[in-house]
Amino acid sequence: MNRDNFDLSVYLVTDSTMIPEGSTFMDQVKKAIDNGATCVQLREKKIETKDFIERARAVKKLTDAAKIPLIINDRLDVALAVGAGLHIGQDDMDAKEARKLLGEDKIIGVSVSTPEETKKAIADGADYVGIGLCFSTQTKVTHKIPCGPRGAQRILRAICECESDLKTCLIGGINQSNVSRVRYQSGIPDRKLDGVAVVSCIMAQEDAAKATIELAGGWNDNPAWCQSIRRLDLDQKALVARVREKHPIIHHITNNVVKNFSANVTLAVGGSPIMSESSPEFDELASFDGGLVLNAGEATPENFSMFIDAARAYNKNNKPIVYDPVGCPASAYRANFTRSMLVEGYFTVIKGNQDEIMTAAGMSLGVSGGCDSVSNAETKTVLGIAQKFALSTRSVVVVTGKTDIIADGIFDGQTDLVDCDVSKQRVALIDGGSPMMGSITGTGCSLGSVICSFVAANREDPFKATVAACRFYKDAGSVAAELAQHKGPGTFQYLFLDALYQSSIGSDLVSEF
Ligand code: 3NM
Ligand code: MG
Repeated sequence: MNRDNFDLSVYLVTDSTMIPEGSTFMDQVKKAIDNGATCVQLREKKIETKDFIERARAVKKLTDAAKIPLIINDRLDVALAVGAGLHIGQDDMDAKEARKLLGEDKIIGVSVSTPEETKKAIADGADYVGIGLCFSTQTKVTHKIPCGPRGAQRILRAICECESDLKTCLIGGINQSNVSRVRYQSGIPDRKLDGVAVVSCIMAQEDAAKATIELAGGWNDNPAWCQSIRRLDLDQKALVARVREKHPIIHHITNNVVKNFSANVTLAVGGSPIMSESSPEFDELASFDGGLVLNAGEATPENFSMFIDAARAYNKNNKPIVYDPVGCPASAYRANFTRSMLVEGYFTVIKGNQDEIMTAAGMSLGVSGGCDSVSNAETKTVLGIAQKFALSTRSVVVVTGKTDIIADGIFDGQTDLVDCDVSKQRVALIDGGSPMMGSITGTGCSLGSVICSFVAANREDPFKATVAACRFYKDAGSVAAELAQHKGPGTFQYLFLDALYQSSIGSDLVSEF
């Protein structure tokens, strides 16, 4: 173990103020080291220098025996006294200064939140950066806005730009329940995160040994949703038929305008709709064979935590979520809501119109108002954005429009993007449908229900299932529009439901109306 060769994957940062009753600080640290911690940082904010050094010596005995690094937070004097590495924040001593004083053989880490801070850390001779804040945390008072797992990506890009081998870990609110998602969503094609730094999910746990084993397991194992992913060799007909066979339960959290229509559309394609906005039952609902349509159309400050509870329940139970960032370009509130949702949850599919996807992908469009797509970038440009967004979220991204644009970010169930052949990223363009589909409300939102039904019934291959759903939906739209052409939206609406139903049972809608 030296500056070029240390393991940050399970990085314990200590805190002596949260030790559970019946245990001691040293007990907790020892249990972590004995059960998979690969690096330890001693972080003491309220302790006399003498006690700090004494404690550092005691911990160093354990880390030396386990052949893992000990890093001291902030206090160069303590690091020097015990011969440990040093971790510095943006308000502490410069890494360059620290390097001079600490020498060439000690590990130095720096807390960063921006590419600029990262580039400075590289120039200053740091060995790793701790990237924060991943999720909100009670452990430290901070004004940083959570960046989510994907927040690591721009830091990793900056490191690649510098052609540096700086190591990285994410910190903040990471625990056993989200660690595999952190690994899955943090990497870029050229580089992956080296690990996670955690405080409370080990230090505050009654069983610190079990907590460490579970955290290390979560980091090292494939996320559950990766394990079942494979390419399905089924044609359109078979993908459609599986929905009726499996009859997935599709839980909707959606806006009032489309609830009835979405439920009917779900039934028409062979799924089983349920509407619930009651957090206490989400875990049970998520245990059924099915999926969740999470539609942000009626997001409010009051129901934000309900949305998060739903995302967590479906992520935890490894069931698909189709997230629809309805109208997110319309206001800063909506744009921020979707940004927060992307921090808090993993979505199998993210579906929206061009403006919604561009906004969700972090591109500022200005306020375009309403829920109807207005911007008109070229298909090639939008496809490029969808592909990048899919790689970044590791979701299937659907941009709806005259041509639906679909990009895969899941690949063949690979955990790390560095192990995926991104040149083989699957994409699909689907034409068809009818302008009539835009004449009734709910056709956009209900596509989410159809995608969710298809993905839940064809769980192995979310990309292929999504493409099949979009194809199926557009075809039903054109059949219904053809038959309704001398009538209007009212006729179109019932013909559309009929067309969805008839093609789902494998027959044709005939013009007997
Ligand atoms: N540094 P927990 S967040 C020590 O953002 C620390 O730089 C952070 O604690 C940063 O794992 C944090 O209990 C606390 O959420 C992390
Ligand atoms: Mg500090």
